Amino acid sequence: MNIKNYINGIFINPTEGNYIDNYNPSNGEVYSQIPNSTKEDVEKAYEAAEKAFPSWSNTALVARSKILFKIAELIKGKLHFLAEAESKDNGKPISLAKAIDIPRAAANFQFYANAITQFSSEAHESIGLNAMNFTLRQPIGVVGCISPWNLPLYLFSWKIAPAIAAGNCVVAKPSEITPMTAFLLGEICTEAGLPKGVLNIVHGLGTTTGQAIVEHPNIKAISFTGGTKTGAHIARVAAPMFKKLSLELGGKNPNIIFADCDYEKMLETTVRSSFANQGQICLCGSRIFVEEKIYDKFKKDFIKKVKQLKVGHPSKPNTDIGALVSKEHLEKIEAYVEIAENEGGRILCGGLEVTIPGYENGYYFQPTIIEVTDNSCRINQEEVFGPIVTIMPFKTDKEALQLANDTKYGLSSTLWTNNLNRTMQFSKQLHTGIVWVNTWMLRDLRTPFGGQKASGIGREGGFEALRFFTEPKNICIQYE
Ligand code: TXE
Repeated sequence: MNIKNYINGIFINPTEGNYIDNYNPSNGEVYSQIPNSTKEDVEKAYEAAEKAFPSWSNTALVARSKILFKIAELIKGKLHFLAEAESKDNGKPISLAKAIDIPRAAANFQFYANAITQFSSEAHESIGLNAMNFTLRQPIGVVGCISPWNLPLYLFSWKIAPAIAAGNCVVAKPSEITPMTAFLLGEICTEAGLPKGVLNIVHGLGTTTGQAIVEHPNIKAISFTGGTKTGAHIARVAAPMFKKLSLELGGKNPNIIFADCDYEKMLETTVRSSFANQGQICLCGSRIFVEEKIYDKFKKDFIKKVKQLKVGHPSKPNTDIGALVSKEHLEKIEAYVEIAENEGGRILCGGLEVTIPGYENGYYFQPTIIEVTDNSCRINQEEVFGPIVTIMPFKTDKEALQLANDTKYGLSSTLWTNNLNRTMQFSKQLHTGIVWVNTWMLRDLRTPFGGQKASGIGREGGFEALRFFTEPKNICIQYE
């Protein structure tokens, strides 16, 4: 099946007619082809978006909102179909796609359908100067949205929904590794009555198609989620053009466990925060620090639970861990196990590729726990983004905080304790954009989402995304 670009409301082939293979991670087979779009295709998408902008940006909020609600409704109606497509394209368990990915994609559109009707701006009366200021928050124009492969439709829609809700027109590119649900979204948008050109989806490689979006002189803002290295490159390209940038990048998130926590809840959640989506979530807690008092008990219980996780074909209902997204990614994970071992890490469980009968060429890997003694080792400093976590003991609060912050990343952290003072001290002193206390990945879409340090700049979510996708303009009127 050939995926096509969605430009100006219709599906079209790439100008030069070149395609890239799209693999099914569960069996390693090519099952579709995607356009290898060029600069010309991005230009076509831009022109369609630019043409649609005057009318879309002047469309009444309730009318925009109604279309977004309709998109959400159609996604919900196609839950099974979209979840199957996502699972096949990405390798994630179908149960996860059904429970998280697709419902969240619908929720993104639903949330911004509501939010845009509540979004308002400020007024400042300059008393004594006979002047009144008010702020217009105007849509930017044509914006670029570039998303990764780990949560394909979930993150694609997380950018598109606020962008179009705010009145922009979009040139979007999903990851070339997981293009399928973005392709299917085109049809849904047409069915929902989204005017042509408001959303244009161009498929292709990051270094060509993605680069063309970032380099385009009239695409004025870029919202990107992906690797830190790519984010730094995009920032370099975009800076001389003074583009607005939102960068959601990698993480090396600490999971700090104190003896006074609710142990059973912590244990169960830690299995999830370590290995959900094969550990391919930027929010996964990949560095686990455990208070010395309970370290041995935790180690024993954690290993036992992790060994029970079932690695299997993504379509099987009892699969906990599906396939990794690509062969290259599997090789990266394997290389990190070797690096960790060479640096003195002790593999407590996992560490090996898994062969699933009937799917021998799929990309499966055991959930892996590595015990380390030094936070400066590469496995604790570099983003692996797979089913590998490390564990390490600590003695004091001070030491735990120092270990947690000792990383170039700053996306999220998880803290397990029932001590209120400790909760407040850590919440204030952790250098991360998000701190979860006694929970993990509990998401309220109104909250600011994003990282500090090498985890990115800017925040998504709630009104933060609407602020990003609008340009504030101050109007100052003096009166007699
Ligand atoms: O991401 P890339 P990759 C991390 C994770 C992973 C590593 C590399 O550690 O192992 O990044 O993954 C597009 N101009 N994360 O290589 O390349 C690309 O086509 C414009 C964390 O898959 O950053 C895709 O659409 N766009 C992350 C998107 O960027 C470019 C999730 C992300 O791809 C481009 C995924 C360019 N020059 C990986 N080069 C998270 N934070 O959740 C690539 N792209």
